[in-house]
Amino acid sequence: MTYLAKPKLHHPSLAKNRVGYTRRDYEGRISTLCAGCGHDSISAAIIQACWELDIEPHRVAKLSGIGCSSKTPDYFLGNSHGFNTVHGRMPSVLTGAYLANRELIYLGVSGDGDSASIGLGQFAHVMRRGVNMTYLVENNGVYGLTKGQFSATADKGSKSKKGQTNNDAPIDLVSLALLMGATFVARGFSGDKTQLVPLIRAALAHQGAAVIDILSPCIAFNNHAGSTKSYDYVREHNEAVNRLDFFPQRDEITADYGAGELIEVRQHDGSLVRLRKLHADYDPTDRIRAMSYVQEHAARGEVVTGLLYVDADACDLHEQLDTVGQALNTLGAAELCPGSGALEKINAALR
Ligand SMILES: Cc1ncc(C[n+]2csc(CCOP(=O)(O)OP(=O)(O)O)c2C)c(N)n1
Ligand code: SF4
Ligand SMILES: [Mg+2]
Repeated sequence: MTYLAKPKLHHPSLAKNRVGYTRRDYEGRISTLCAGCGHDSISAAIIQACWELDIEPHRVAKLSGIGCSSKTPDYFLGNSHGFNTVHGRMPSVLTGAYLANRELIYLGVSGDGDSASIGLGQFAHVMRRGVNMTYLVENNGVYGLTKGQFSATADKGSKSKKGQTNNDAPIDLVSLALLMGATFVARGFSGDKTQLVPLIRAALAHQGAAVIDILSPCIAFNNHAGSTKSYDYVREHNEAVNRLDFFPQRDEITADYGAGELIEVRQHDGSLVRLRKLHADYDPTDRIRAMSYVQEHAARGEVVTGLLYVDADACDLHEQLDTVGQALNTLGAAELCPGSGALEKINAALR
């Protein structure tokens, strides 16, 4: 954790977005991660996406677990709400916060150790519950913070910096999220911001459980020849299924792609995800196909990136539970304690 604040001076000519903020207003403290760490590129992509979406920083709640990745919320959105939880327990704290206050935009930031090792159970349950959030896994295949042990996403046969071979089967968080019912599933690469920023924007607009598994090389412990999560390996084996454009509801939609190359998915809030198909047979609205597509390509040693699945009609946890439409802290005493008559009615309904 760093306590170095950035200078508050802004150049007067910095561009402002529609809500009057410059890009600098979405930054956080100075990063203490290793220079070149993929996680810092992801922080920059989050800053860019939130600025472009005109999100007011105080409307965002960013939550994380423990790890180099989970430290990063300190380095972006310095004016947002933040909660650094226990290792692997971010999903349950995020779920609780979301149930109490549905009016904030929830951003969960985690690592592969945090989500696929100690936090695997929490990861699975938060996906199947449809919590309205954007869940980013900064996936480097190692426990970076504790000096580079293999995490559960490390590929079988991959080598550690010291030459040890990983003999365990990997957990693919994209496949797991698809299986568990997440309604927006994507994979990105920290070294490809052109793809990553629109993915984060679309995930933030999605009204359900959105997850992006982002390959994010650890230059200290996992960026060598035997690694399958290094910059070189991912660049050589990256198989993008689509190129994405994201339009918030208010933007004018222009058609600049040829017919047959395009899929448009209108999300619940009216925003439009426009996918330029690179692979003619790829349909991001077919969950079963997405599962087999990811596996088929993994068997060939290819890492599939892009928007793999989206359910534009996702129903989130509050809808499923039919909860009150406001944040609990805005309710008055009468609504929070409706009296013995109301309690009697509930009890009678259960008899
Ligand atoms: C309950 C608990 N167990 C173990 C640890 C030690 N620990 C801290 S971070 C970490 C792994 C982090 O790995 P990952 O989530 O992949 O983050 P990275 O540092 O690679 O970004 C571990 C095992 C801890 N802090 N708390
Ligand atoms: S140890 Fe690895 S994950 Fe941690 S800051 Fe350094 S490069 Fe990033
Ligand atoms: Mg890691």
